[in-house]
Order: sequence, then structure tokens, then C-alpha cells
Amino acid sequence: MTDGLGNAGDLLARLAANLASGGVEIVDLTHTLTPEFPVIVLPAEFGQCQPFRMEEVSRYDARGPGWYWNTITVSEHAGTHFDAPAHWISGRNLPNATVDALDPQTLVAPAVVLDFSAESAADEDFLLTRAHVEAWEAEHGAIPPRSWVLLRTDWSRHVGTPRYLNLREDGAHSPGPDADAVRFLVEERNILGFGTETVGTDAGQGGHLDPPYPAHFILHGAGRCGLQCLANLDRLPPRGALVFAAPLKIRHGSGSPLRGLALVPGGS
Ligand code: 23J
Ligand code: MN
Repeated sequence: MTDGLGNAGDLLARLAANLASGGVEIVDLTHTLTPEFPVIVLPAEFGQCQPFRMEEVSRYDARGPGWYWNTITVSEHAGTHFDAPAHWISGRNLPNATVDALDPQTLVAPAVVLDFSAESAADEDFLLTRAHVEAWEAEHGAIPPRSWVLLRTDWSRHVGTPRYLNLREDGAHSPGPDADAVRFLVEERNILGFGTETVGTDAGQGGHLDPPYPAHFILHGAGRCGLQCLANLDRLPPRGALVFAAPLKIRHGSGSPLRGLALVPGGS
């Protein structure tokens, strides 16, 4: 099989050799899943996300002398995780919209990284607009179709501090995209999905935008996916990373915790 880039078998052999030599490096996009890892807090009238739980079954003891294992209880939307289109009402009638039905082809895809960390440090409610995306493209080139668009805010550095959720009486304050930016990415750039370092693909105050939670509403209504609580986006190039983001195959699942990985050119 050829792919326009040469022989695909040879490509994989060269990839394996580059992984062994460090010519290609693997960046872990995943936070460690703990009971303390912050989960999204919705307005009090709604059902809430539960934190991760882990219960020991045995640890080389009377309950199992030669083995260690745990039982875990985990929300589909806790820790670094994947949002499938069926997560939102706008995607409820789409085909293959739950995690078990996603086309595996969508689980490995190129990524672009839009660095708006400075803007997010200056404004905790920073909203990414279409103009911001176009300015990024003027510098780095057009976003390729079927890409993940990852918004770097450096918010992952706040994990373990109150600043991560940044909750106040009026709700959470954290950066995210506005509706026009998401529409542009979906309709004019045909992206696979949108990923963030924060607990949601939407801004903390995204419930007050039009439509409410525009990233969720527009992405999932168009059959696109989300990634949240990503780590190490500061270690990715603006373009050229290849992301492996495969959710658990939960029957009819709306999302899933994830071990996200990115392949990047090494030696940087
Ligand atoms: C449910 C309701 C609102 C939001 C979310 C979940 C998430 O961010 C999520 O984890 O998908 S904003
Ligand atoms: Mn989610």
C-alpha cells in the first residue's frame, strides 16, 4: 500500500526506529487520575460529576497473597477525558455518537496547538474568537482538516490549586472558545474536535454564552469530539504532532477517561 508519502510499511518501520532512537518522542497528555483530581461543578440544580474512587481488593495479603489490584469507580468525565458527540443533546440522534461506536480512524489524528497561555494568564475568562484563530493561521498556516485543535492555556499548571476550577459564587472562571470560533473550526476547517487543559471544552462561564456551552453544543451537534483536562500541551509544536486519544469502549458511553499520547518530532 502506498499513501502518497511513500511505502506505508516502510513508514511504520521508520516510525518504530525513530521511536527507539528518540527521533520521535511521545508526550503524555494525561493527568494522574486521583480522588483529589478536580471535577466540573455545575449549578446546584443539576446532577454532579463524582470524583474518582479506588478501593483495594488485595495487595499481596490475606485477600490475595500473590497479587495487587483495585476496583475503580470513575465518571465518564473525570480526569483527562474524551467527550463523544452523544454527550450533548445536539448530538443525541447522530449515528456512531457514543464512545463504543466511534470510528477507530478518528482516534489517531494530527493536532494543532493554539497557544493562548499569555492571554489566559491575563484574563481568567479569556474567550478564543475566530479572529484569534485566524491570527494563529496567519502565522502557522491553515488548520488541516480532521485535526484536533488543542487550546493551550497553561491551565493544567493550576491542578492541585483552587485556581484550576476557579469557582466563585457566580460559577467557574476559566478560558474557552466563543461560539463563532467553534463554528469556524467545524464548518470552515472541518476539525475532528477541540481539546482543552480545563475541566470543560467550554469556558467556565460558557453557560452564559449563546448558545449555552457553545463548544459542547456546536462540536457535538456536528459529530465532533472533545478532550478535556489535557496535560503537557506546552511540550507540543504548533503543528506536526500526531495524537492518540482512545476512550474506553463503554457501551453507549458519552465519554471516557483517557490516556492521551502525542507523537512529536524529537530533539527539540
Ligand atoms: C456536563 C454539563 C456541562 C459541562 C460538562 C458536562 C463538561 O464540561 C464535560 O465534562 O463534558 S460543561
Ligand atoms: Mn467531558
